[in-house]
Amino acid sequence: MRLFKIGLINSAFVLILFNACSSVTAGTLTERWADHPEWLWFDDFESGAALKTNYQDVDTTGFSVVTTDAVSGTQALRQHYTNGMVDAGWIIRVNDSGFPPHLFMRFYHKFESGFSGFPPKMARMRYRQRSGDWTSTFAVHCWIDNNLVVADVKAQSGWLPIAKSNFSFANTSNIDRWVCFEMEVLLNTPGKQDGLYRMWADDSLIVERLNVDLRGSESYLINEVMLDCYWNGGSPKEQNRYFDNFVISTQKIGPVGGGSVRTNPVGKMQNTKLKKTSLLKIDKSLSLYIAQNKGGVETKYLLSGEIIRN
Ligand SMILES: [Ca+2]
Repeated sequence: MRLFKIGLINSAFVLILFNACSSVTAGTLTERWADHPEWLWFDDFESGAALKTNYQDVDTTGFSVVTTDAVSGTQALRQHYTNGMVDAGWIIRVNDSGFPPHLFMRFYHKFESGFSGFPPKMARMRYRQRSGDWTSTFAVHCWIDNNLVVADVKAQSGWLPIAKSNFSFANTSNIDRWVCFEMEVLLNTPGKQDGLYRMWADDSLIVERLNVDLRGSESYLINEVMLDCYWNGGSPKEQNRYFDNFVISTQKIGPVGGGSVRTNPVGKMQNTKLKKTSLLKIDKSLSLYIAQNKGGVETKYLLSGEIIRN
């Protein structure tokens, strides 16, 4: 007999502990590009195509498609670090004519059990000259700084103050599990300070910066959307990280099969009054979605669940 157990719920009141652990069971989630006309790119690393076929700029140093672990199907992208490795692999979707000025990218990422130290580099959306001095005019980086996921952003005017999230890989519950990361970039109107960037972890908003000037008076568009693994200082040992279900889109993407559900920042606790009618759905990953209506404003939440057998 299978039961779905929600921790901490009692009668009318519930203490909601958000730890962003949407239950991703390896290999069980599926999604199709054909169902999403807003997607500009999709890769679940199941096609069997060479990375250099699907990506215009590739360095496969330690980077390969493997069957060791996966969010979807049986395959994912693995970065295998050797002891002391600094220069590691990358894959870039390059669009020489530029992606749309409002762009999203999403990827699932996992540090294997026992992963030690954290490489600063993870993902980027930027404009870069593709020849000559390869200057990057602006770049929005989803990086790791002192264990925290951060948005470290280079604007046309220079580097912006680093935007730190509260999503920490020092929290051991964020290791040895797939985390769904998403980035959003809206380029400013040339000459105006009306751009933005956001980042999500498991569909929880973890970074948001509004009214941003990314490209000054230039009209450059994002031409590179990238996953990368460079490790300043080098890996302290031989170990692995994984990527899967990489999407580029003109609209919010959200987790596989879950749609887009905005939740409170990771780790935040609050007392919330629930009603039975607030249950929205239980998706394939056995995550429970609820809605709370306050003053006519509906807020959606994602709760993690667990399967118990007896
Ligand atoms: Ca896969």
